[in-house]
Amino acid sequence: MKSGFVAVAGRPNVGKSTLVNALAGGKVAIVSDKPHTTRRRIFGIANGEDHQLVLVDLPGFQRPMDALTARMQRTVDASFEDVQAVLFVLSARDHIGAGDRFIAKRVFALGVPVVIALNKVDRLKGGHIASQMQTAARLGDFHALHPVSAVTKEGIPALGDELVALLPEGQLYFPSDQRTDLTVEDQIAELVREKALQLTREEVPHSITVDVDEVGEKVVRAFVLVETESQKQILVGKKGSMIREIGMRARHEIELVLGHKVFLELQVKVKPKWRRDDATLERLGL
Ligand SMILES: Nc1nc2c(ncn2[C@@H]2O[C@H](COP(=O)(O)OP(=O)(O)O)[C@@H](O)[C@H]2O)c(=O)[nH]1
Ligand SMILES: [Mg+2]
Repeated sequence: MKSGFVAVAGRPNVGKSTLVNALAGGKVAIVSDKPHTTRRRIFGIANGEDHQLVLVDLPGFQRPMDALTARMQRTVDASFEDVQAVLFVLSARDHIGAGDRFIAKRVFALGVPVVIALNKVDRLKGGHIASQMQTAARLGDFHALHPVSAVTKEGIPALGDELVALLPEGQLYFPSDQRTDLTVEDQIAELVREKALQLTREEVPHSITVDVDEVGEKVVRAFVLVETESQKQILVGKKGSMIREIGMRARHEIELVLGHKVFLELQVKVKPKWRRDDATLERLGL
């Protein structure tokens, strides 16, 4: 059987996590329209009868600003060692420019095959897609270039086959029914964070983290941590309306992960400067 690891690289917001979910055939990585949604390395595992393709979804490359982003960047650097190929994701909807070239410089220097996915081609005109493909092709000496849509799944099976073909003969790295390496607690924390990100704006999303306290048969209890009192007020909302909405949206998906119904208890807490606190980051697995 063919098995191995493929790192997923690309600018923030080009659709890396959505693509990993599409290739893995289910939700493993959370998605939002806010940059830097992905904070930690996540394996999205695409299992087939004759293959196990492990996609390594990563936070975007960035200049470290605090302890959190410094850790994120170290994770990114380390993750590019020991992969069989790189899936370099671009957005067909956006200008392909300096940000993409910055990443291209790093991925084409790794010495492994680079497969380019030109994502978000849904609803774009053929001529526009063709000219974006030409621009993409100039980024470096790529192995293959696939126009795809992670949302409509257009081109996804062909992209998956292309990546599997690059894997060596090997053994299973994970049980063949597993789609991610995240623990249940971490999956729950990510789902709550995703809903909170989707419902907030400006600086609030980056100040949110989720700490799962208890996963019981009937009750799941988690803390939503923010950095200031005013962020807390936003997340709680008028008479608790915001945190209730976050809970409602997250509960449904948490039940899919757990396989049974639960009562989700969320509490918003202020934890000043958690992003700068190494002990907190360590405990949260970031
Ligand atoms: N139209 C369209 N939007 C997409 C596609 N893939 C991702 N997106 C959207 O792009 C945004 C960023 O996606 P995400 O996967 O979080 O990007 P990442 O930061 O690269 O991981 C989200 O709003 C997605 O819904 C696609 O194929 N087509
Ligand atoms: Mg992401």
